Amino acid sequence: MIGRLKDTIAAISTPIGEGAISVVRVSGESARRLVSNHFSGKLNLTEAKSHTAHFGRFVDSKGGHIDDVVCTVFIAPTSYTGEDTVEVSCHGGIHVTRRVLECLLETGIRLAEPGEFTQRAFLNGKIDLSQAEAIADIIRAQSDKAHKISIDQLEGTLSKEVKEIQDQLVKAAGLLELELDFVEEDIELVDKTEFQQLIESEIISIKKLLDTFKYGKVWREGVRVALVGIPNAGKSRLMNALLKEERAIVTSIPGTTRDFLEEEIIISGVLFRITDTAGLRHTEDSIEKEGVRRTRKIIQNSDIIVLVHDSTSFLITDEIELIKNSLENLPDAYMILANNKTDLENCKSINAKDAYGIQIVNTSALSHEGIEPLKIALERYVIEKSRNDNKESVTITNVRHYNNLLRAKEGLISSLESLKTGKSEEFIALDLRRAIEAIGEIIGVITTEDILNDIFSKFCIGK
Ligand SMILES: Nc1nc2c(ncn2[C@@H]2O[C@H](COP(=O)(O)OP(=O)(O)OP(=O)(O)O)[C@@H](O)[C@H]2O)c(=O)[nH]1
Ligand SMILES: [Mg+2]
Repeated sequence: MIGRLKDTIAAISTPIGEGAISVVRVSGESARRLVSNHFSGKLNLTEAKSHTAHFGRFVDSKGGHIDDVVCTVFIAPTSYTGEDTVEVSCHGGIHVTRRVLECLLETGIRLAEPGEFTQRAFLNGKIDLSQAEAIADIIRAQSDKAHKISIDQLEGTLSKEVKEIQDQLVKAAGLLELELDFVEEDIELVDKTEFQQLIESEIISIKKLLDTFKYGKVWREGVRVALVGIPNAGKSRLMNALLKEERAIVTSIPGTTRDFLEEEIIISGVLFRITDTAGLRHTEDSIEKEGVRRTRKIIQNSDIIVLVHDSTSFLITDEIELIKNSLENLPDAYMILANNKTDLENCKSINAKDAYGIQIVNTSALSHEGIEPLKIALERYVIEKSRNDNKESVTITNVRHYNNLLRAKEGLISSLESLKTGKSEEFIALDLRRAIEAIGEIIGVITTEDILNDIFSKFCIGK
């Protein structure tokens, strides 16, 4: 790793394609010297000051003119990576940008691996690990809210909170180690009650963070909505009405949808992943049977279940069973009944609110009446979920952070158990140390190369 850090690396940092400009980023000890081999401007880049931009010609090794470029120079440590950096802005054609990169690679610069610029920023102490992950999330953010959470994380709000927990645990561990040193003299140095209270209060802090995960995941990955119901209720048509396009096949033949179909829409800045499913019914058709099996699986993995019902009939046994099963087996699920086809004359109103406590929205996938209220009902789920959110609190959106917090909590709980059952201090200390390690890995104070490689490989090249 250390040897590799000495390399000067380069990559195209802007998306590949036609654009007004493209940026080739070069970072490393020799960045200025190596880029200047191809740059002919008023000033030699090795003499340039930090944070200055220089116009000139970019030339190949034979002096051939490739493009007019602007080189922006950043001198260590005040750059993104913490190293000397030159950003070559050239005209945004694919060919020109590639030629600029090729020339640079010919002079002994190495092509950067995915995330290597950010990895260097981390290794040079410019950012901590959770901030590095936030950068990856910002690039991938699909909605305003997801973006906002990533920005918060980049600013270090998560790091700060995690650091506070870590400090407290290290303090507790310190007390314990002290006691271990004196164990032979049989002196009780630690106030057990104080120690216990300290651990208990940190368990509560960790639990609070863990609780934000389910909701945090919603922001990051979107809210999963399943449109379910018996055949011909109008699920596919409703899906098309929500998307405002003819995406799913709609026919009057029951059993039209055999496999599920997933599409995304954004409502009030939140991403919803809507899945149209195969109608639920007992069937002998093997393809349809498989479709029904998949539908049941989708229901289990959804945040919101929209039961689409044909309002020209009353709820049938299959539908009632579906409602009851969902409410019983999926306590976290949020259910909405879309009483569809209300444009038809013989439509009926349904009283599932009193009977099952689920909300009802009257819709017509044909006339689009009730589609807006359905969207509002979907949105309400997000509002209810975020009710416990307060502005100061941090949201956990990252599975790695979640797992580490979980490990830390388990460590603390078993450490408490050992304390309460009068086990020796070694046991208490061991679990406590496990917890500290798990917490430390979130911001990268204590970390292993495996975790690092895993995180940075998720970046695109050039970042
Ligand atoms: N009048 C009226 N007809 C509708 C409405 N929604 C759907 N339909 C009709 O009902 C029939 C079935 O609609 P689909 O959307 O294919 O129903 P589905 O629930 O996806 O059915 P499967 O895929 O077979 O499970 C079609 O003829 C639609 O045009 C509605 O709101 N009003
Ligand atoms: Mg369908």
